[in-house]
Amino acid sequence: MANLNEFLAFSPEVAAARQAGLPLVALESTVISHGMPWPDNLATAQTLEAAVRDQGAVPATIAVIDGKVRIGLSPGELERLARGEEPVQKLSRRDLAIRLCLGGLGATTVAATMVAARAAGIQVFATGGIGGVHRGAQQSFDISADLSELARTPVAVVCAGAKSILDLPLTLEVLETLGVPVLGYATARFPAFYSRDSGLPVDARVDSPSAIAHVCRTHWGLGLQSGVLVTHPVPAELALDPAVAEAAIAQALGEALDQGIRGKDTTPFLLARVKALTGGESLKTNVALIQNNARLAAQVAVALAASAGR
Ligand code: PSU
Ligand code: MN
Repeated sequence: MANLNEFLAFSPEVAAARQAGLPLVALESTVISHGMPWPDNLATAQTLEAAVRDQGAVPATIAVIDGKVRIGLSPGELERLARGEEPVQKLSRRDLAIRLCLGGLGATTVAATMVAARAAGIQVFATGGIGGVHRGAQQSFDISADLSELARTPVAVVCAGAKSILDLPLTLEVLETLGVPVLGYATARFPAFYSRDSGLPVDARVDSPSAIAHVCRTHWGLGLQSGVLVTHPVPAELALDPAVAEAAIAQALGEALDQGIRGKDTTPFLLARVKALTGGESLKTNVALIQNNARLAAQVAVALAASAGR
């Protein structure tokens, strides 16, 4: 029977880093293919990788390409995903086997990237925002598979919280139920992606990458096989006015309902509409916060590597 490791294909840079035991940081690809417009998406993907390297770690952008789970992409592969000239499927956990069998291009969400990162032995992953419990989930049952993945896969996910296209209080309730620690980096409040403060508390404030690494090592050392969510607020000078973000989100949610958008199309639809309705400012915010997260994730990966074996 097939096993995931047989499907992994490492880039030369990632293979060398694994050999040398260097710290690695996983990066997702759905944010490139479905989260940002061309050509900003390619530029962002490249600067994320550079931000990780700057901090002394090695980036591993993850995607499914032509029947392989690629751990680390060549510049040409990154461009193929970003250009979107060929269809690019959005892959969560349930889509991995299908795409590996059928071929073509698949961009991994937070959930699928965690699956692949764990198989590749990568403990730290940087993204922008995670999926969560959608507003109206009481009726729609729309709860992102990112949450159940966080419950079962021991990878630290560095994000800027979650966009308030989601129901943030319910998202935090579900993370509590699933046993996922939620840390705030230099903050006691859960960030709301475009803004620094959702008004909701995190489980603990931590003030250094080594403190984050310490909690992760201890959590996993206790045998608690879940992810750890590390939240990192957007830099203050780049945050969006919460009223502007909320107005765009309310309109986007209304349009999604009117147009009968459902399932895996919901999040990309809402992201695209919010972006269009807030104009270029939200894209600037988005790019800045992901870069910020990549930098912190690299610092955590370095701290984890330094403490390995202790
Ligand atoms: N939220 C964002 N930006 C994103 C996503 C979510 O602010 O790019 C993407 C991520 O890849 C995330 C996925 O894992 O959407 C969640 O999709 P869904 O809600 O269908 O589970
Ligand atoms: Mn969903």
